[in-house]
Amino acid sequence: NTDLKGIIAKKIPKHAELVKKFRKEHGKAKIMAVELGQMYNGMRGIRSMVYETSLLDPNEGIRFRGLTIPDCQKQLPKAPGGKEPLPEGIFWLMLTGDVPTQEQVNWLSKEWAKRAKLPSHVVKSMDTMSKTVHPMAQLSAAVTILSAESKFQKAYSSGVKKAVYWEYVYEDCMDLLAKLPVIAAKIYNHSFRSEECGCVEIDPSKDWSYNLMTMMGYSDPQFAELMRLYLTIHCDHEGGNASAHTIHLVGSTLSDPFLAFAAGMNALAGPLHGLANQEVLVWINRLREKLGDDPNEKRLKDFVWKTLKSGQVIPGYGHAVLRITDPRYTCQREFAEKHLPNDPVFKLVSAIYKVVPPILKELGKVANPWPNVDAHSGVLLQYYGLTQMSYYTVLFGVSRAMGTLAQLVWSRGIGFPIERPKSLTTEALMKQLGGK
Ligand code: NMX
Ligand code: MLT
Repeated sequence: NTDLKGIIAKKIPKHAELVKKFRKEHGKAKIMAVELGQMYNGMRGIRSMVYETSLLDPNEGIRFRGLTIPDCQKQLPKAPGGKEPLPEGIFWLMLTGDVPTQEQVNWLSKEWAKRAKLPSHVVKSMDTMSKTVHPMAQLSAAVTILSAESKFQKAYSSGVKKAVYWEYVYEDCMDLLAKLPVIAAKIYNHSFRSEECGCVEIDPSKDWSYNLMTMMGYSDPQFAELMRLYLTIHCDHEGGNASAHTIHLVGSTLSDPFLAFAAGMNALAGPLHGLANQEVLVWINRLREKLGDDPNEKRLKDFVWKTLKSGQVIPGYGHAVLRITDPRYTCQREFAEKHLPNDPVFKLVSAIYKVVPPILKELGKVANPWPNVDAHSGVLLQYYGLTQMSYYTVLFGVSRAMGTLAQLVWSRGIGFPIERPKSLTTEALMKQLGGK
């Protein structure tokens, strides 16, 4: 069955009913007590959101609807002759909760290809944007103006009932996912290639990742495999990360999916979040300039300490939730071991992996000294020729659309209200706790 909308049309009301009953029975149950420290510490660890598409365990890593990354690599359909999962499969999994068949992912590739064309006003705006605008800002701007096409916005204005909001949100999310590779390729070509490359075409017989790669001017089938892996593993990281949370929050105001997603991309563009993949390569290149490709351990350690002593973070290391090496790092490392074992930058990344965690532990304040997803993605991209570091977070964003937009459909299906937590002033908190 390839009727994706029909499949979720059956599932959403059942889940909404289950949530209603659960809330009726346990609505007043205490989940946890909030500490004052957590309020000042970026709400770290506060269990305060419901998010269905994925769940992060600090000591295991991410599960998408119950499946780990290795599970997804095994179970999700592949491209002909390929070994890595197709991102279409993880989107289907997150949206429906079911592992799709090959036929279902092939349908999705074709459906996205059908919806991929950009309206001419978006093309024109993108083509005339200054090349000095950062690729992430270009992404945010392009998606923002795409909101002119929102079916949800039109339906809401015409007064459709709340029970069917999700149907229009689904249409917008499918349109946006379909158009993202075209937008991303246009940004790449506009920023880094010649003017003739600005006009990009989707091949409807090919998958989402392959199309993105070819529209950017690449053709290596192994790079297409990397793209499939990359776009699969960055898709979601439960709901509390800054980009997913932003999309969830903005979506809850019934702003349309384009505006909600664009807001999330502005969060992803921060160096403590998705931009860290750019920062990692910038840092590694600086290291190579100073120490060459094969520095000894002592010189490497000195460089790490120098970075820390100058008040900077080591990009790609640490995490707000994880307390282990990110499994997304591990699977990229496995890809590198298989396809580029002798690449000098990969060897350097491996050497950095040995020296950084003990130093961060020694620092004494870092909750997680291990590498996250961003510590490994740049080295793979640069190996295949994608050396423009300021572009890396755009690929993260294209992938992040899948989880966050699948959740947006469910959020409207369940009927979540506008998100609006309570804030307090320090004075009010002191009064409450009898301080001052
Ligand atoms: N290098 C140096 N110091 C660090 C690092 C690091 N990689 N990670 C954490 N710290 C510091 C942090 O700055 C804080 O210092 P201070 O109290 O002086 O402000 C202290 O350790 C405690 O922070 P944590 O509780 O360990 O981390 P937190 O949950 O606040 O932040 C990150 C998580 C990911 C923002 C943080 O680890 C970081 O800045 N890492 C480097 C940037 C990065 O790789 N971000 C990408 C995250 C993944 N993603 O794609 O979004
Ligand atoms: C993510 O993928 O969003 C990052 O690892 C950050 C996070 O989970 O907080």
